Amino acid sequence: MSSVVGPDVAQERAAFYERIDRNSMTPLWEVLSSLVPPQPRSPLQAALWHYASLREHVMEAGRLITAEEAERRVLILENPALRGRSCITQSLYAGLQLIMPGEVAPAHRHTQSALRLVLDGEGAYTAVDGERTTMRRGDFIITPAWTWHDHGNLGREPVVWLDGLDIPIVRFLDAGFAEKSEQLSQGQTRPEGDALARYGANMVPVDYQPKPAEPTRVFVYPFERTRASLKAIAGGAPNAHDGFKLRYVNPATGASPMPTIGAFAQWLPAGFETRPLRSTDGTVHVCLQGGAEVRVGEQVWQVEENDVFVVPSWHTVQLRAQRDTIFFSFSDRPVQQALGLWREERL
Ligand code: 1HN
Repeated sequence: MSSVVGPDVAQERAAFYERIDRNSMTPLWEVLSSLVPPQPRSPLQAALWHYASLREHVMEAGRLITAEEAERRVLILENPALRGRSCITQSLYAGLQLIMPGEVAPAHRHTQSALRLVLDGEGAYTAVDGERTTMRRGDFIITPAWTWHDHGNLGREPVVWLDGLDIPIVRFLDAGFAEKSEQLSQGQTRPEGDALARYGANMVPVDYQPKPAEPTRVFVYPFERTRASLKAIAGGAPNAHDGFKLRYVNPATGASPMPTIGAFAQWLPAGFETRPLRSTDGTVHVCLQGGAEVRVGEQVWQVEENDVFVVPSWHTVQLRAQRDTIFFSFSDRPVQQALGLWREERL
């Protein structure tokens, strides 16, 4: 077989690459194996944030800027390997939000979907499309794409929660829109508990026909209910890889509450150790109760209440509960499943 290039192949190739570079072209064969890796090689780092220092920093932000001035007083949790990109995984954003007594975070809406996981303090509310819900620790609250939302604190304590948004997904698709309301806080068009009564009690309004990708009308999943379910099933035998793990759903369809973000709650009895597991959805975890030793790849962490950690795609995770422990977690799993991409390996 005769070669198309001369004896000094490397030099000729380099010169060729330079020539085509001027025309914004580049050879596939130099990058093929990294474009199509044999298995995911996430550039992300596994990372842990202890709540004690998160709280200290967010309280300091509370002295420097008001919620109204900031629009949202949030400290972003950036993946250490992707600083400056406002993301915790390739597809998800996470941040810690603080609202002080008497403050409001003004009403707006955007095409990005959001979840809140309440961590600390009492007396705040979130309003979603005209209905308020009181935020209690461990509550999982969603503001689906393009729903009006604002927050307020009617109590006497600072209130802190974790925000999770699909910002990187919407950015990737160049599909971001946002709008500020003329009202600081939305008028209440329905009493508190209305959505949960209509859509969250194993019934739906008689004429309700949800479309497949429509987010759930239930926008709060009270921790009290989640914990009661976990406790009730924890009498049986735990799954070797999951302990007792449930996923949050749109009760009308069984799909995830929002099309881009899946969320989960997991109970591990004291002393239980999960078998190693890896999956393609990089996942953010929050310890809501108890404490555990967490292994991600070669790293070992001690995780306590309200600590946040991220497990990148295809990194092996193993959890050893030292007390009865509850983890909340969220990821882009519904996106990967809709595209036929999601995989897991139970070792
Ligand atoms: C947002 O609307 C909230 O409503 C929190 O609390 C964080 C980050 C980026 C864009 C919008 C909220 C956000 C956000």
